[in-house]
Amino acid sequence: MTDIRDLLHTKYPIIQGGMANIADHRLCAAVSNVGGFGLIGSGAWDKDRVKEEIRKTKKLTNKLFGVNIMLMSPHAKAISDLVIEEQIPVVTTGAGNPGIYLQKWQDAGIKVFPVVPSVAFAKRLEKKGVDAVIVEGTEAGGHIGELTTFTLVPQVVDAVSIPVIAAGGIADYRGLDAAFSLGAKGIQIGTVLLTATECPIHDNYKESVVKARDTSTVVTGRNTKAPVRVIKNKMARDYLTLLKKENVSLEELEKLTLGSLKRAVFDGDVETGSIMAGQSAGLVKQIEPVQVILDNMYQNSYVSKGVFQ
Ligand code: TUI
Repeated sequence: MTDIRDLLHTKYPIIQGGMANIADHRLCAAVSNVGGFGLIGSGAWDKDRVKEEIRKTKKLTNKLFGVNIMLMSPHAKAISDLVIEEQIPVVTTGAGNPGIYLQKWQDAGIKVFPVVPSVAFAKRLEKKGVDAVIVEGTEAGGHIGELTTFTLVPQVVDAVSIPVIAAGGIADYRGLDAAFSLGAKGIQIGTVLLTATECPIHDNYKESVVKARDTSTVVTGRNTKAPVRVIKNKMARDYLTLLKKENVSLEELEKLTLGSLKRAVFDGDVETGSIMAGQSAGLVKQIEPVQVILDNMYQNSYVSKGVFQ
């Protein structure tokens, strides 16, 4: 096995992050069409909505694509059946343990790539027969774990025999090469695709990513079980200020975050919305087609020269 291109039959060893409310049929098909592996980010969508997205994607590409299941969603179980009905070849999971679904996905011939935030979780899932693990560092956007990509990837590489896909903080050819140097056999990218021409988010959201600097992201929700990395704005500042107050209730904090991702994605409200993005936002400088983003990332890398065979 050289890398995940063998598993996915893609031109590039690059998969797309399953960004909730963002990774719809347009982004997913665009990524698969240019030689990456696109995924529909099912987020909190219900089964019918995800089915519609799958059908629309099939009209836009004859390449393979997958579905990401956000395991905290109340619709996760229904979508776990849908991917079988729709003969989706690859499922990635996030924000939880996919254990209860693994047997039926494996019986249906679906390849499973769970996001893991630790070595122990990666080893547990390898024993249960998953095909690869996505090792996501805390540099990533959205819901995150504690450890960095740079430290966690090689530790998981040492601990498991299945391919490791590195995620979190990768936005150009240098990140791709760094991931392969650490022993990864593929990468997952999210933030750098937010500004893709084909990414269906509001222009204000894209502009916030383009304007972001190294220090522009912060983490909300560290007090809950769901820390979330976002670009600093009024919502994030208000949240973190409120946290410093004594006896602040979860309800008060949730008032700020409820529906906030949709406000940023669809309404372009970059003041009170959650602009989820990773620390690599500081590396993202322009809006350009998915084809250009993936070509630049791959063609300039040592990976493309066969250095990591
Ligand atoms: O899931 C993501 N990123 C996400 S999901 C999302 S939607 C959301 N919005 C607000 C609050 C919460 C979610 C936005 N971004 N990335 C994959 C990921 N998975 N990151 C961390 C994990 C993870 C964490 C703990 C996976 C497994 C885990 O533990 C499982 C266990 O049972 O021990």
